Amino acid sequence: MKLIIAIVQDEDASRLIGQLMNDGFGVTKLATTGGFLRAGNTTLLVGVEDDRFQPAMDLIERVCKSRKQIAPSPASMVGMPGSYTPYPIEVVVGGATIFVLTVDQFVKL
Ligand code: 2BA
Repeated sequence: MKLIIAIVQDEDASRLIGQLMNDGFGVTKLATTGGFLRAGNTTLLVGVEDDRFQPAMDLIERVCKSRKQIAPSPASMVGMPGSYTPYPIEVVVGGATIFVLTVDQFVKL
């Protein structure tokens, strides 16, 4: 069994959860915040049997889109003595950032 930890954009989260549930996957949603943009994103925990791993990954890839976002200068640099004028930068976020863990045990009590 695998645990998929998928960090996705809020805009994609509800559709992705709906489609995962429709296909019979169990999903837990966490409201999270990206360290760089300091903006909200969504982390999904999806536990899947090995033979359902690829279909779950394919679904995530289909639903999650990459988008450009304008980010302010990194907060750590703003307001430092002698610092430059802050300028916005463009970053490409997503589709999804995914970690895959092998599950030792899956227990429901
Ligand atoms: P954030 O940390 O808010 O990052 C949003 C986007 O900003 C990133 O998109 C990337 O395009 C850009 N970015 C991040 N750090 C940067 C840096 N030091 N310099 C320049 N640009 C930078 P994604 O790579 O698609 O990441 C989306 C979200 O996934 C991240 O939001 C974070 O919440 C999570 N994430 C990404 N990589 C991670 C990692 N190695 N470990 C844990 N979470 C991660």
